[in-house]
Amino acid sequence: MNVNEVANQFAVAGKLVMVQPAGTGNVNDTYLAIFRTTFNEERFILQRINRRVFQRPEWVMLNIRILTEHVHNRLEAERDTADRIWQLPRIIEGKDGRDFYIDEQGDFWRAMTLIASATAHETTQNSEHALECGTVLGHFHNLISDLDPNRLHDTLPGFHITPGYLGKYLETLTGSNAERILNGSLESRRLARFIEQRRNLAYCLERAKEQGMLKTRLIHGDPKVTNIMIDAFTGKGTSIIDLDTVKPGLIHYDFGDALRSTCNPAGEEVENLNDVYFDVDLCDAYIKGYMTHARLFLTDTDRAFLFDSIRLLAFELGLRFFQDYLAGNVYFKVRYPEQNLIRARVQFKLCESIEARERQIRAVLQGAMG
Ligand code: GN1
Ligand code: MG
Repeated sequence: MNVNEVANQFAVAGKLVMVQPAGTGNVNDTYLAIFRTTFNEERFILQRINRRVFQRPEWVMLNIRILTEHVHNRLEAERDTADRIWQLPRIIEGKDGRDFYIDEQGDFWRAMTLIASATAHETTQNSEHALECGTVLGHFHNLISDLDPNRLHDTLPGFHITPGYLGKYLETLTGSNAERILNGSLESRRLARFIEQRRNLAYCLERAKEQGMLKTRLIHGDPKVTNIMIDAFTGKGTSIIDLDTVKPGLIHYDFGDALRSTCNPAGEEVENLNDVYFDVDLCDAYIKGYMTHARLFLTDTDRAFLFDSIRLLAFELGLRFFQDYLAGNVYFKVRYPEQNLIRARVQFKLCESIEARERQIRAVLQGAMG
């Protein structure tokens, strides 16, 4: 079944005009679908959920259903006092009334409304942009802070549990593919050494969780800069998208992931490592935006682990990319074999830059908390 036929399975008025690939996701396949009636046009996002990554796609959709109903209710209730129209995509049902469509291959497809007249930039444009990204995540965390995490499934067991990624990496190292790559590549050996030197880092958040210092809450899971929609007319943040990984976790995963992404102006795919650094001014702006909403729910202990989370999430993503490279690129989509190696180098360079700027970053955090 081709993607046009799939688009026709959803409850949208009019006739299909076009389906085209959209977005730059590393996991799912994303398309933009356009339908027209005699008097208007409807555009929506059509996605094939990656079943290798999400073993239970129906749980992903159930989570999104619960989440979006909760958030839409709150947005309705707060509409008159809000400083803008906040948005969140909603599910477009299939013609059979279900939240997804399963094709002959057993692949899961879903349709979500498009946040129109808004842009998800590939990289951070300036401090105002960073501030808006922080505002959107803080607002989102606030919106989900009263949704019981137990109502949502764990759709991706082990997601952001760094010790688990480390274990998987160490296991991959013993395989023949990894051995062959490491023997033949100086750069890969350098990255392996980088990880080796930072093994203890992997435990910082999970240990705090075990000791009861950090609590499991609902998280977005993937608040990178590309998942923040900026209103084309006002320049303000309007929505966070990509709701696949909304599930129970530590909000530090979100915070760290957002900052490792937003404060790296070069983006995730650059070859020249000289371009990669952690921009403290962008960090300052992001945290200012985040704190306008996060003041309401961040505890003192939460605050104590914010720096660690930034450093950890850069390290973790590098580790995930590198492990996947050594395993033969089975998790993240690649256009060429070295792509996960390129991605890993960027995150490790970023991690080094975060380490080098630790004092400044802590000062920024301190300033924003005071
Ligand atoms: C993946 O598919 P995408 O681009 O939304 C990954 C995130 C990474 C991100 C890095 C489910 O997200 O964890 O941070 O790539 N998502 C999953 O770009 O593994
Ligand atoms: Mg994602």
